Amino acid sequence: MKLDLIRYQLIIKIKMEDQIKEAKAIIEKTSDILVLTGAGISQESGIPTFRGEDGLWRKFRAEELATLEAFQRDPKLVWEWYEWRRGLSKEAKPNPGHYALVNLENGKPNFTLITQNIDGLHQLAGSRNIIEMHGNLWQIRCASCGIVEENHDVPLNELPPKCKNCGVHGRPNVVWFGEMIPMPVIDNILIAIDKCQLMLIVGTSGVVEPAASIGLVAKHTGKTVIEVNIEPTPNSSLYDLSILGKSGEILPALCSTV
Ligand code: BV8
Ligand code: ZN
Repeated sequence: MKLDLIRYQLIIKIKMEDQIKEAKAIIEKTSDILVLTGAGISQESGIPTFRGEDGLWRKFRAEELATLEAFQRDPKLVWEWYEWRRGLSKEAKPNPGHYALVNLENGKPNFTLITQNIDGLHQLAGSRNIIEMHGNLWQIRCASCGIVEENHDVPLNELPPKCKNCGVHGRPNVVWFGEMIPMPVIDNILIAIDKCQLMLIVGTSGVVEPAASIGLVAKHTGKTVIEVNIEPTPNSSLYDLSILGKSGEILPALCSTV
């Protein structure tokens, strides 16, 4: 039994090394690259993912709190959740996966990073051409006059925070479930898919739409798509390569000699 396990682990390791070699060769000869990241890339920075076993806050799941209805019903509870996440993100540092993407961006003439994450770690690592498709944890949008304020206070001096302009309470400047992704963001995503030759999809469960369809649109329009995740996702079999491993280990191996 033990021997079988060792043999199985060896086969997986050899498969992963072959996949990394194949993916590196593709990356090296490609000039236009698009990357999509999800919560998994921040997991090694200590930020819990949404759907992993550490994805609960008190007894709530993200889908129960990240909605306009939850906010209207209990703005203070929703803000306490975001306050908790702001605290985690403030402590978090970018990990080798974030820095590998900065290295990739520095080595390629055309590079776009779409992130579903709102933690700001890609910016902190030095990524430049970023599309934050679900917003940003460090911005507060006024529910009335709509102004957006950059605010990194942890803790916030009051919950919910008040708009400096009109005094109405603000909301996190993020896209909640049931809310549309702003059209200019969708336009930029479609342009980035059209322009790229290769797409990397890193650390996302491929559950939330429309983010989950970005890789499928890329595949459908003839792009090469490589996934990096610690486990298979619903779309893994549709991609050209699905490399099983931690992004903090795989991405530096893929992007080292760019
Ligand atoms: C919309 C911001 C129009 C807030 C978030 C079909 C079409 C369109 C919409 C829908 C549709 N079907 C259903 C919908 C509605 C909904 C939806 O998708 N629901 C899901 C639950 C089924 N979508 C919407 O409402 C979107 N709006 O489309 O408007 C509309 C409106 C109403 C009805 C119809 C249409 C808006 C969605 C945006 C929601 N906001 N975040 C906040 O953060 O507080 S979503 C949130 O979860 C994240 O931003 C992220 O995008 C998303 C998914 O999370 P992941 O990043 O994938 O993280 P997860 O934990 O799931 O997975 C982590 C992965 O990492 C795992 O695979 C794990 O294996 C891996 N991993 C872990 N560690 C590592 C690792 N990988 C590598 N290395 C590691 N170390
Ligand atoms: Zn206001």
